[in-house]
Amino acid sequence: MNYEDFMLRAITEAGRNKYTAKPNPVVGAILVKNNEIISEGYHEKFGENHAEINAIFQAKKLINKKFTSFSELTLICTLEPCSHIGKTGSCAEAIVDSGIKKVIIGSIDPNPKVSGKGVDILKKNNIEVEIGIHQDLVAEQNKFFFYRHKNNKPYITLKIASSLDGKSHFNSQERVYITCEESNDDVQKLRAENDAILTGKNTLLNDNPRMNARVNFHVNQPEKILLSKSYNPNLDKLERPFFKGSKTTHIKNNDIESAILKILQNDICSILIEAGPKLANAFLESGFVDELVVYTSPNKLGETAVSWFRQNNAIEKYGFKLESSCKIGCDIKDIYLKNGKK
Ligand code: AOF
Ligand code: ZN
Repeated sequence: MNYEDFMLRAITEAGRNKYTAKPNPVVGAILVKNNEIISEGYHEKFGENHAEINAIFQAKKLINKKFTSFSELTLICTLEPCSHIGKTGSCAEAIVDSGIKKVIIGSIDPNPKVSGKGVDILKKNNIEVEIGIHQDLVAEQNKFFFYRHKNNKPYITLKIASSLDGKSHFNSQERVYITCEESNDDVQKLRAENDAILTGKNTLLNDNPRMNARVNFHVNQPEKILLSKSYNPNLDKLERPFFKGSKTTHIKNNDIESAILKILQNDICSILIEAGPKLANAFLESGFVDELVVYTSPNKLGETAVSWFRQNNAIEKYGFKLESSCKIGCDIKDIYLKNGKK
């Protein structure tokens, strides 16, 4: 195996922690001696050890068995070792302290707290550094993390469930189930992938949703964000499952741009918006939505129901292009990207 092969292995294995590391990136680290793997480490859970620390810890158990000094080892890591002391210590400093003399990095960390500073620490301590092996794969597997730091905003996906005639619900406010079970299961996966779910007052009051990710694998449940100037959740918090199970934030504001700035103050890299037509259109008009996922059922709700959009071809007019379309149960799932950009 060569460095490329080890990097591919580290990327593949790191990917297994996608749902438990988020909103942190998934990261893998492998220590090798003469093309043989000595140890591996992964960032398995948000808030816990980083990949490099786990790899070094595992290798320490094998000292004088498989190798005699860390200077004999090369570290292959998918992401630049961190320079900062965050929830855990600095990986770059730990690498220096271990005595490792060569580090192969997939991609520079786009997080401004780290970006380039981890490499500087290594180089200043006479560690040989190579950067860029499979960096596109590292960026791709951490799409939301890279997007957030490159664009200074979270990746925003808007999900809507529509009837064949483009309707959302009835004016009577009774809850209608538009899409089929398979689509509803698919939405659970969308929720699991995102760091936060955002909704508005009307959806909260009319549908009384849980808005958690009901999936059969371990996942860091998305945080929940209520965007509404007027609703006071303290009034009936106990009755509302929305406020249970994971961190909830009520942003008492209707201004989308300042809400996004507020959300950026924490670790969130991606948001799924599940809201009614008013908030959905406000987000689309704001220009901040990156991806639109539309589930369309084969049934019509009829003239008396409320439309998602006021005009024809609204999705295209908002600047979205169809990226993919597939059948899901009896529904159709369409994914649109802003200006067709990935
Ligand atoms: C690494 N190795 O395995 C990961 C890194 O809050 P903390 O302390 O966990 O730090 C999170 C930040 O560290 C994250 O935003 C990213 O910049 C980097 N992630 N770095 O050296 C790892 N997961
Ligand atoms: Zn680190």
